[in-house]
Amino acid sequence: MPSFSIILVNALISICLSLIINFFIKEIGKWIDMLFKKKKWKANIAKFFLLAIILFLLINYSPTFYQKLANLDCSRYGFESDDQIWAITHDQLRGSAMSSVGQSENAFYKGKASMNIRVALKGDPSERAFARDKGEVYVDPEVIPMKRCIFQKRGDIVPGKTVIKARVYIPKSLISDNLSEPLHLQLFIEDNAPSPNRFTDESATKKLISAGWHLIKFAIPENVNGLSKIGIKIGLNDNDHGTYSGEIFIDTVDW
Ligand SMILES: [Ca+2]
Repeated sequence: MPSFSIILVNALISICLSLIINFFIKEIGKWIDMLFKKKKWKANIAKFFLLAIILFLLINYSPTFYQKLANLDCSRYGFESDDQIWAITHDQLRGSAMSSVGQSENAFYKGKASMNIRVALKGDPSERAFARDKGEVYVDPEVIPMKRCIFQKRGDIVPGKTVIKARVYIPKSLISDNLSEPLHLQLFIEDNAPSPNRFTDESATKKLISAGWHLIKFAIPENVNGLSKIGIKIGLNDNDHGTYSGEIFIDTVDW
């Protein structure tokens, strides 16, 4: 449920837009009446099309402006009220370097909150098979999140066309001292096959050489048939045997 402040801001913006449109139609309407003089039906048709064009422009081109005005996060996964059913992948042998997925207002890319995850990475060459050298978190995109904004677009995932984007905040404690062997961040998907295939590539992988918000994105390949997972992974370089811990924040996962 959107908060009272969001509902209030939405209501105020709607009233202001209505007043502006009303004024605009009234003033342009006078000019249309003059143009068509005695042919009132033509003037009415012209006013109708004018209103339709204004509404079309508002619905299709104002979301960015509207979101900024109301400080909204209209992403599918904006984590404004909860963790939106994201979960950690637990490897039976290695466990996970991630723990405690939650929702936090301590950091956000848009809106007022994001998803926070504790990360404790450990690279240990002596017991490599048990080292917690990576962690990943995922969501089932079949579970459609609640719509939070009036103008929120809800396009389907189209293989060969859709690009999934996400922002991830990385603290300084997860940046390696050896920048030639940095940690990496990766966006991946899995398809709907009985034994799901994982898809990702170099362009969806980011080497972490600086702290702050990072953009990661992945273009869905044409040969993908349905999605069972969208996930984000953080891991050590194979040659890195250090330990790193900190809290990461994920926000605005969208396409
Ligand atoms: Ca957010």
